[in-house]
Amino acid sequence: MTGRAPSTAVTTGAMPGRKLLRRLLAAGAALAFCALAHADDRASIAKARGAFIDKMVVEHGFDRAALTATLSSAKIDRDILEAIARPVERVLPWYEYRAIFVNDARIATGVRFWAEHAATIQSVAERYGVAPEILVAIVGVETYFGQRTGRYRVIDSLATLAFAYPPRARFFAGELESFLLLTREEGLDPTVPLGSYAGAMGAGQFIPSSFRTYAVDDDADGKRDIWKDWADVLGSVANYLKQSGWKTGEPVVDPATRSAEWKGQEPSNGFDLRDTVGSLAELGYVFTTTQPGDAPAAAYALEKAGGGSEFWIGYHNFRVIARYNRSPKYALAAHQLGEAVRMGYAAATGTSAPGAAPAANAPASAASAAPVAARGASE
Ligand SMILES: [Ca+2]
Repeated sequence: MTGRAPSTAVTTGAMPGRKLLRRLLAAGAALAFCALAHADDRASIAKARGAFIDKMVVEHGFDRAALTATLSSAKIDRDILEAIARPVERVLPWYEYRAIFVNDARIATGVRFWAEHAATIQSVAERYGVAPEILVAIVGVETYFGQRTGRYRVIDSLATLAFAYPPRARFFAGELESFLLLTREEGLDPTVPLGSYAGAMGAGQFIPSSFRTYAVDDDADGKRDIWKDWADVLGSVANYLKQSGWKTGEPVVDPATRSAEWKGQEPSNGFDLRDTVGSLAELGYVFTTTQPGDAPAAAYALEKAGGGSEFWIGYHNFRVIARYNRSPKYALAAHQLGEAVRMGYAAATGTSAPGAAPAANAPASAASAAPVAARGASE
């Protein structure tokens, strides 16, 4: 959920004190304008809601009266409009972003989480062929291991954004449609589920369309419960990554340096992976990998505290993680949190690297994990 919207901020200048009448007139005009705007809002919200109900009745056979009652009870929430229209949260440099997600407290919570759900994590990871540490990391980054899954009623968030937020009304009307379909399919009361202000639900923060497509009933109890049922939560995240193309046993990312002869352009930090391991080495990136020379790869430059950049080489699985959130900072934070938690869990249980990648890839995992742990410990 990384939508951007134009800032709605209004600048106000200092007002001279002498033109009292003009101020009063202006204030009156502003009030009248507000009242008009509100009436206008209400009319356009009612119109959008009416059109949406028509569609749900015609296309999906919803009962008009019942759906009208449900959607009339949905609150158009100004907090939600402010949250989504606010200029996106300050774009943090990598070293600040990383400190939020890869720190001692979150790593320790992750180690406890892994210990508590070890059997489920292992079972899901094996069946889907996805690295266990990345499953743990995704729920760790998204919701602090299920502790922060959102406080808004999903029906309120999605009705607000579908009917009262024109810039992304189309997208959110689609999510509201998916939400109503999935609550019908799952036998849920649509006025109950909670989520983020943008309608992302459960420990893995699935928006409704992702829920319908990727969520699984992993413990086969007849319900896809992505809030509290950890088999379903982890199975759903694993299924999402698998369907997004996760390649079992392949590395995610490796640290790199640049040689003095480095002569390329600065990395775009995108995900098209136009380069390969070989072409990046030719450009002057120095790194160790288990990937063959023709493997698709991209270089990433991310801000270091105190200036300069650290460099990383991301592979196919790095891009797969970014399907969750299209940002190299997100994918790298998830990878590093996962590695740190995996090593912490191994140390705590006296086992060696639980669920580690197959032997062929072990050196790469160890190589990329070591500096992470060192940095994590120093913070
Ligand atoms: Ca279930």
